[in-house]
Amino acid sequence: MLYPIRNHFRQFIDLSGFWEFIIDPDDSGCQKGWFNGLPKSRPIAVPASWNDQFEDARDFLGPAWYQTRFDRPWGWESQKVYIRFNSVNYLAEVWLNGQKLGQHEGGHLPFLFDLTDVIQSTDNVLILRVDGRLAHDRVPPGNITGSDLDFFASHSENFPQTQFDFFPYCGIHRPVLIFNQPQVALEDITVVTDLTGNKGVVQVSVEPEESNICATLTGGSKTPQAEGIQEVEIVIPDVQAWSPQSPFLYYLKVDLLDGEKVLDSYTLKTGVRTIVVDGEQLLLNGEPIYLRGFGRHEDFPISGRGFNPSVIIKDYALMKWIGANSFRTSHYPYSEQMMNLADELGFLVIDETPAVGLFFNADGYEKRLALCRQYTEELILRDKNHPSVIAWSLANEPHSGRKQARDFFRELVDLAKALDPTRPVTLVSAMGVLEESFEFLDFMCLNRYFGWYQESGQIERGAQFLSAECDLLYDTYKKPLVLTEFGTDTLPGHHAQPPEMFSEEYQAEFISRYIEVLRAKPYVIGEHIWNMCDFKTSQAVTRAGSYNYKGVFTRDRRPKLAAHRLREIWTKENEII
Ligand code: GCB
Repeated sequence: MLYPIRNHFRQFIDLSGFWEFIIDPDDSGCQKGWFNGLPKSRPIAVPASWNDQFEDARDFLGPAWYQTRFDRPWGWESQKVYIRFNSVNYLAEVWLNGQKLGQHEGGHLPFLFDLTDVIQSTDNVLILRVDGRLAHDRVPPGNITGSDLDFFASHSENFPQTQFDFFPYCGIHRPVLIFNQPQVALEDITVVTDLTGNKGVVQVSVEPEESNICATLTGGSKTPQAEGIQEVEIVIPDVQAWSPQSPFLYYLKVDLLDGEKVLDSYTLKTGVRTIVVDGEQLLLNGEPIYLRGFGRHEDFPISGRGFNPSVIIKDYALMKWIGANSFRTSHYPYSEQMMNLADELGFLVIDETPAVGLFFNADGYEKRLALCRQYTEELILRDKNHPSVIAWSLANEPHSGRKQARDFFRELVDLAKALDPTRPVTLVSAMGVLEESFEFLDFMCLNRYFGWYQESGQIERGAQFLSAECDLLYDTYKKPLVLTEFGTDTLPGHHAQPPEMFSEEYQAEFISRYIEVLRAKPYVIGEHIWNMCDFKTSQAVTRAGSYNYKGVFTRDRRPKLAAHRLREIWTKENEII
């Protein structure tokens, strides 16, 4: 899926700014015809979550309505025109000038509608109904009641009642763009890269089928080019491979041709690299890599889960400072801008779908499976061309203790492999859950909290449990393993000697001790701390101030003791990567 760009053939306008907004607590907006125009409403910032912008909306999950107006830019009269929503959480229904364009379920992934026949030259009224309510057959799920509760060990007493541990922020979370395309246009481009010795190979294929294309690669010492129908291969003699130490990006320009005439053109950045699981190792460009980094969240005061460019930059600066080389997009896909910067700054990303807190009982199973298939497709379509993406994660902490889970993931893994045969596929398993799908996944991801939720207060005992369980899993499945979460809630400024739970010392000791255990195991290919920063979650007795305090940075990005400890460990060892 191509991100809108500006060039000789294409333009876009960004509708970010202040829109009109109204909450609809009795869900009567449709009946009252609000899709034709909102009644008295108030201004709201877009993009941003609505929850922290108003006194009466914090725990309100929808439905709510948005409205904005725009004119068609000049020069688009004979062009195709689309609207692209980069992320709306959770269910969006969209109208333009009173006509329904369609709907999209699921946050964090882009969707678009064709406006060509609906757009007017002036005074277009765009209206959205956004519904973020939690339900057992939505993904991620929430508001679980009755017998469904048997499937869960935790998160049944929190408010709002989610089956996941982050605040269920709602709204238009990322920019909304209107863009044009020529009548005959490049609809999609797929780039696959390979390396042999110092030769790089870039395979480029496009949609629509049968297109005549010319692809040109610039950025290196030469400017190789290839012409063909729908699919071409470019060979780079002295390739500069992409890696965290040297995140070199080429510009790939694809022209759509009709004889000599160029009908459309699209330029994207691409890095040439390979990624494979080999025995107990993960190889980037044929060399073993070890992941150091974090599980994270898109989360900041007031803007909530809304796109916040300065926070993105700050987070990358802190990850560089601390010596991280990777992260996981826990527990949903991050913004496309975040992914572009990962390419540019050389971060390795485990890219996760929004499938967190899944369960597998019959009621709602088909709908959840259909949604997970949709998310997997949308994610791979969106992120397939990023060199930074080294693996797809299909879920976080599914309640896999049922035999249906295995069939569910078998289907998703097959789908992911069919869409992208080049990247490893994984999922992230919870403590106390037997994840049989590890059998057909490429590597194992585990979240473990021995010494926190269990063996509380006993770091050494926790470390022993961790060690034993990792060995057991490796002996069973013989696959490499990333510890994708480990950490402790830590109140900034709270100290204890000897270390005690919730103190900065406890967090620093816990993390150091876990890292020692992991480093002694040759099959462990990475350590991701939970979490990079403190973040907002639902209210619960285990979540003081409704925060998860496991950040090594505070929510406003100040380091705790553990951040300094990690920096000592992680910046000493650049030889590993
Ligand atoms: C987990 C979850 C994560 C939670 C974390 C915790 O295993 O994957 O979403 O925030 O534990 O802090 O309990």
